[in-house]
Amino acid sequence: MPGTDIAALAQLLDSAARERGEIDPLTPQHGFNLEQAYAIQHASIALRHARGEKPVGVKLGFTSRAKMIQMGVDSLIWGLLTDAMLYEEGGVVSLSDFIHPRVEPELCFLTSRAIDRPLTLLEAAGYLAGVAPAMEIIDSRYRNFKFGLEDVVADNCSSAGVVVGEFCADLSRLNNLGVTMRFNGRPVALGSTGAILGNPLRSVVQASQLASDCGMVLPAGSLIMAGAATAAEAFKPGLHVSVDIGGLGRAEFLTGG
Ligand code: OOG
Ligand code: MG
Repeated sequence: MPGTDIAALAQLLDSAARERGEIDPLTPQHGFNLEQAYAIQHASIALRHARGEKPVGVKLGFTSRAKMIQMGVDSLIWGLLTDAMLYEEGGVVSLSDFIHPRVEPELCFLTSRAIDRPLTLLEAAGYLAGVAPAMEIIDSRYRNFKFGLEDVVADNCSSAGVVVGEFCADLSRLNNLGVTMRFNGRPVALGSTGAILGNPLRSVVQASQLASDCGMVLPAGSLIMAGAATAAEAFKPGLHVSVDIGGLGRAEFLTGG
């Protein structure tokens, strides 16, 4: 819609995240399109940068069927990560930072060179320093975690936190590793890295395409969160949350009040 107030909507989403207060989806009232949704996302991240948060990379969303089905959205989307979203691996994640957080098992790539053009699958590994078992904490700013495509994009694709394990330089054979996420030792999500676009390296290809489409360069040292391999799980205080990814190892955190 012409006249969509990108800055005001970005402010609304930014305040919801800071004040941990859920809001109604914006599109029923404001009716913006996907391009405007990304403009709102970028404007809301610019507010974070203005407060001193530093860009650390990007996240992809809806790269697996399990996630598309869980949330009822079937387009690949992407969001921007800042250093304030990094939670220490093995540390405590406090529920008071969020509205209604969920956790999902992912892989995280670390870039070794700037990505300034669309890459092919064969080129992707040459731009990476490694891959780590990881989890994303998502926390939609929308009531009851319900949204459509444009709303979730405007809300930086529900991004709220990332927990990244140890990086491993071996990028071969990522396409069929077992994924187990556990709460206090009990499996809550089981899957395979193959669920992520058939091969999680394709998320790097997608990120390179999306970044170059909007004239963005991903500097060396950027994180690329590949998207969840399984549906996300809501969590409460008092949990030990872990993900094991066959051959790559484990990432974990504790939840506090
Ligand atoms: C949107 C974000 C999706 C993923 O890994 O697929 C996502 C959401 O589910 O709220 O991060
Ligand atoms: Mg995710």
